[in-house]
Amino acid sequence: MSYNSPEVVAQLIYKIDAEKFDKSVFDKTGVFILRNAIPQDLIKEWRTAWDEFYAEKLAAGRTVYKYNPVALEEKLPGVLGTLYKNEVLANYAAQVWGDNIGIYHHRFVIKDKQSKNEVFLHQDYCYHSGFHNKSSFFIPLSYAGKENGGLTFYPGTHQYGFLGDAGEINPDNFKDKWLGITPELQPGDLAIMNSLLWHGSGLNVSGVDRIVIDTIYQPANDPSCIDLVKGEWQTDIFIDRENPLKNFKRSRVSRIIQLEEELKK
Ligand SMILES: O=C(O)CCC(=O)C(=O)O
Ligand SMILES: [Fe+2]
Repeated sequence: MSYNSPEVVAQLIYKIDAEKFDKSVFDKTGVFILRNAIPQDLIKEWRTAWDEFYAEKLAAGRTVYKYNPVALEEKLPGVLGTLYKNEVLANYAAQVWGDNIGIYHHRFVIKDKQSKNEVFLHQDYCYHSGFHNKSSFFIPLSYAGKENGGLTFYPGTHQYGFLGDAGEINPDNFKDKWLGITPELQPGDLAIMNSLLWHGSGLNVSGVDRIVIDTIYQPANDPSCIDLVKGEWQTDIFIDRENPLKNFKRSRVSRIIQLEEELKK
């Protein structure tokens, strides 16, 4: 019987890049490239807003978080901060997770002159809270591909689930060997990725900034949601995400902080 081996997933590779979403394929591959998914007038509106924001607030220098330089730290103004509510996107999210949809996170991941470098192989879920049914919607506002540090996905790898720790994955220590794909994305395309899927990205070797929105949707029963996007809430309880340390009397992170303080002394 074949369930989730690299061979099973390899047979589906030609189906993950299409103009129509296929949930049965996505469930097995954990990534789907939806072509021409977003109307060009919306893309133009978002790109214009981005160009204004970039010129005004970011071009001269932005806050670069050394452990993840691609993740924009600055607060997104106007439509850039709320576009995750757009019906076009919410309807795709419903195809992935059902009629009641919430949002976990909404951010920009960019490769400009301050964040050209590679992003190591990892899965995102280990940095999240709440349930594991989450998916990133990567929305390129520029070309995003091999030339400018586009994302590389490893279809099928979400089927291992959470790997037990957070950090750089070592694919050589897995018995099964997985193939990566680096799609050439254009504005209007949409890459949907299960948050358990292994992924990374390469160096931006071209002069073209890679501008990608990363919006994480999930079912509205997840207590880690920050906003409702479609349908109705399916939870009465919510996690306070401001400071996860508050949820613990002691934890691995509090221990690391304590050890660092002891080292400084
Ligand atoms: O934007 C990229 O190239 C990768 C970013 C990423 O995977 C992350 O921040 O989790
Ligand atoms: Fe990631």
